Amino acid sequence: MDFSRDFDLVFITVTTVVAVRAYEVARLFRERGAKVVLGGIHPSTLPDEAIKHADAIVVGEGELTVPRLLEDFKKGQLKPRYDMPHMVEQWDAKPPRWDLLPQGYMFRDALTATRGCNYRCTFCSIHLALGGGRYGFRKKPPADVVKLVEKMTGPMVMFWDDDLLSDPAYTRELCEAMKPLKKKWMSQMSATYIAHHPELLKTLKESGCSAMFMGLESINQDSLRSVDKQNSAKLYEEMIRRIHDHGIDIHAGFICGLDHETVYDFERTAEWATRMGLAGALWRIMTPYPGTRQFAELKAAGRILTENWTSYTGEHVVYKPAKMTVEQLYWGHKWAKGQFYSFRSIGSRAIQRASQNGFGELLNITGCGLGYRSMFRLAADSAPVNVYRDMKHLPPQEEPVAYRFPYPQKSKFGFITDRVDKFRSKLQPRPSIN
Ligand code: B12
Ligand code: SF4
Repeated sequence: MDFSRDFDLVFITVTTVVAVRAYEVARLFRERGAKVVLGGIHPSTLPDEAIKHADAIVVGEGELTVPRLLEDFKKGQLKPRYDMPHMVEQWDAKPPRWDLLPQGYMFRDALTATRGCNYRCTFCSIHLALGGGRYGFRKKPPADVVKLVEKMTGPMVMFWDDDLLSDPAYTRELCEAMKPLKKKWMSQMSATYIAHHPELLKTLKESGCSAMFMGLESINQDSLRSVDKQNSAKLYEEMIRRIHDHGIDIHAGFICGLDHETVYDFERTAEWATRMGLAGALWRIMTPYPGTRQFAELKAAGRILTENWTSYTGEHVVYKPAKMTVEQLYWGHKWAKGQFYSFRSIGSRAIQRASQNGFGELLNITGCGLGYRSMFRLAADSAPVNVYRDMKHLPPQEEPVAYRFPYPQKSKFGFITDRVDKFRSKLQPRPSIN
């Protein structure tokens, strides 16, 4: 980022994991005389923290608030805090400036057709932070969505909706409207609905849906129940088969370390995900984001280990797990992820899907697997296995800090990524925060 340029007004979106860095960036711009406005999920959750680092903050969705803020700014009367008057019913009236994103940016052609979802998982902050509990489900008329999609130039459209299946009648209409565009698209969708209404799959496929991202979270029903996730682990296998029968890929989200999980769940889940032929999966350590019910409960129980937001990545343990040690969770998660992205698992999933859906899937699943593998920089085949198998392997954790271990071993080609990182950090020296 170029800190040598002068700006009148700087807008920064802040999620929890980047909060510390965002505050640092805000400071650097303010030192150069700019007014800095912070918005997004983190300032909406913790306004009192965020305001210490900015000239103004925006709480909640921005569409209705920003015009007011700009008027005040022009008059030299910027207020410290702007709250949204009510939930936004219309967004992207003007097409977003996708062209400002650099070439090669992942999912450049991205939009949302709907906002909100019908569920209230305890680990999710959206409905509380962005809507103050009033985060209702809203949808854009399909014709308006089509107008936006027509402006996109890439081959794949990404719908970043919280759950594109919250109103199935709407999803059907949207699919019909998308069909003539002949674009491939993917979105986040809830497993619950598809499990009970598989007939929608044909419509989704015909409209160009090539993949779904689903937060399966766990294959342990007690764990799902403990976070108010409405999914049924029992239905997962049947549902996944049906989705694959229609030639649609599944990218799943798994949360490691939910309160009912033990060290044995890592292996069970990694084996299951391989057997199911998933195209990809995000493996995250449970992270209680501020503003969630989960955070409040763990905090009350004295189980939060750190409130250094930089550790809230999903790759670190920031709370005391219930049925394993911090180390077991940390390494068990790495191990499960490593297993799923091992060449063996990628190969097995690719062959399995090719036998179901044809040769194209061999290339598709292998490509996805290798892509994720390099993204996560996995030394997949060499992560330590015994750490979770032998529960007595490590002493119980007592030190109240987040764990940040380096990977134990690097792959043979690790030196290349190290050099690239070193070179990059030379180009962009990061000023320290104090
Ligand atoms: C898309 C997305 C991603 C994409 C981002 C893609 C991209 N290149 O943009 C990817 C997959 C990379 C991603 C990664 C992660 N994500 Co994410 N992601 C989302 C998702 C689904 C949609 C965000 C979005 O673009 N919404 C559409 C825009 C228009 O809405 P918005 O960002 O909220 O902005 C509105 C307001 O907040 C406000 N606003 C926002 N910024 C600003 C700034 C100013 C100045 C103003 C005035 C207003 C304003 O106005 C906007 C319009 O109303 C949200 C869920 C959600 N519904 O928010 C999760 C979400 C943001 N992600 C989340 C998480 C946890 C992550 C990861 C940490 C996951 C992980 N473990 O790796 C990483 C961290 C990434 C990071 N650096 O922050 C959490 C964040 C929780 C938190 N407290 O921080 C969310 C809320 C999901 C959840 N269920 O809790 N994510
Ligand atoms: S289904 Fe997804 S978006 Fe909805 S509450 Fe649960 S995690 Fe949040």
